[in-house]
Amino acid sequence: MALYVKNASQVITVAGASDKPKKGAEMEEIGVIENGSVICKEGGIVFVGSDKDAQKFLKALDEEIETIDAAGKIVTPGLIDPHTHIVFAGSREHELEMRLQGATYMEIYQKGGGIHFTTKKTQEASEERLLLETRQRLNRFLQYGVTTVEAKSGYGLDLRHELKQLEVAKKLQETHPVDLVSTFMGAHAIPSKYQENSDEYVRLVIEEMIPVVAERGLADFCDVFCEEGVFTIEQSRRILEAGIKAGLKPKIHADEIVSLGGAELAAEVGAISADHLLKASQRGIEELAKKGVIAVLLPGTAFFLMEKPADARKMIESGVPVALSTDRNPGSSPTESLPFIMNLACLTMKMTPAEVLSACTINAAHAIDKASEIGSLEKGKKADLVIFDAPNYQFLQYNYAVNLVNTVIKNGKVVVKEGMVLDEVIAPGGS
Ligand code: IZC
Ligand code: ZN
Repeated sequence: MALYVKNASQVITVAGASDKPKKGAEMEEIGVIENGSVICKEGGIVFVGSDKDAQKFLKALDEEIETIDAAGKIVTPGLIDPHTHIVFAGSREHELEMRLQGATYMEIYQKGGGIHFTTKKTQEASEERLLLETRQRLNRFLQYGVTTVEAKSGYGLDLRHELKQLEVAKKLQETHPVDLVSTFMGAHAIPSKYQENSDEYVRLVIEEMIPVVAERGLADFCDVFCEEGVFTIEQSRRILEAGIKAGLKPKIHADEIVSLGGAELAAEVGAISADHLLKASQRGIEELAKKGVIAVLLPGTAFFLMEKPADARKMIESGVPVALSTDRNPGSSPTESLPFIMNLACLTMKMTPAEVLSACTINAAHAIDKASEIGSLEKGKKADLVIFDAPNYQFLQYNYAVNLVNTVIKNGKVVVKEGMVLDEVIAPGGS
C-alpha cells in the first residue's frame, strides 16, 4: 500500500542540505514545488515532484494506493523540536503571577522554586504518572505538526531519578508515534544540599551519572545550564568534556540571562548546538559561525519571560546556522505550539517565513544529528509530513497563533486527520 499526497499548492522540500545545516542565504532556499505531490511507501518517501510525474510514477509502481488530496494546501517536512524538557510532573502557573509582580526567573530559582520545584514533583511522581503526563504533551506536539522532539532529563538531579526520566523517554520512544531523542542534563540545577559545594555535585554528575547513562545507552547528548548562579564556564567545560569522553555529544544552555561566554565554550568544545543565546557576545557569535555550531533559538522563552529575544538576524548574517525550538518546560516555556514559536521567530526576531521553515526542519534535524533521516522531503527519508491548511508557506506566519495543521503523516501513516489526533494514538490499544 502506497500513500499518495496529491497535488498540493506547494510542496516545501527543504532538500539538498542533509550533509550540512543551512546558513546565511541558504536558509531562504526551501525548494518550493508548485502543484507538487509526495508518495510514501513502507514508512519512507519514494517520490517527491510534480503531480504529473507522480502519476507516471504510480503507474509504474503498480500498487494499491491511498490518496490524500492536498489541493489548496501546503505540504512540509514533519516539524522537529530540538530542545525540550518534556518529561516532568506538575506545573508552575504560580510563578507566572510572581513574575508579573516583579520577581525574576533566577530569583525564583534561587529561593528554591523554579527547577527545584519541578524536580521535587518529578522525583515524587511514579513512572506511570510521568508517562501519562508526557504522553499528553507528545499528543499535543503531534497536533501541532511536530513529529520528532529532543527530550532532556534534569528534573531528577540524582542518579536514580535522572534514570527514571530517561527511561520514561525511552518507553515513549518505543510506544508513541512522535520520535524522541534523549539528552542527559543532570547539570540542569544545583540541588539545594550542594548549594555551598557545587563542585561536589559536578563530581557526581561526571563520575556517577554520565558513565551509567552512557553505558545504558539512555542518551545521545549531554547538556548543561551554563549560567550565572548555576554552572560556571569551568564546571560546564568539565561536564561537557566528560560527556564527550563517554560518547555523549555536547549541547549547552548558553548566554541566556547573563553574557558568560557560553557561546565561546560551545565553539571550544565543538558542541552540536548552543541554545538560547539572548546575551551572546559578538565574539561568541563569530566563534559559532567559525565552528559551524547550530544556534537553537527559543523566542517563546524570551516572550514568556518578557525578555528581548536573541539577535537572529545578526547570527544568520554572520553565517551561524539557526534552528528554532519551543524549549517546552513548565517554567519558562509552557507550550507545545512550535508553529506559534515560528510566528514569534518571524514577528519578534524578523526571520523570514522561508528561514523559519529551514530552522524547524533540516536545521533542527542537524541539531539532533538526524539530518540523514528526517528534516526534508527527499527520496529515502522517513515519511514524516505535515499538510497545512494554507495556500502558500508565507501564510503560516501571517495567520498567526492559529493551528493550521490539517494532516500529519508519521512513518508513512496518518496520525492527525482534519486537525485531530487519531484515537489509536491518544489511547493505544483502545480504552
Ligand atoms: O524548569 O525552568 N531554563 N531550564 C533552564 C529551564 C528553563 C526549565 C525550567
Ligand atoms: Zn532548556
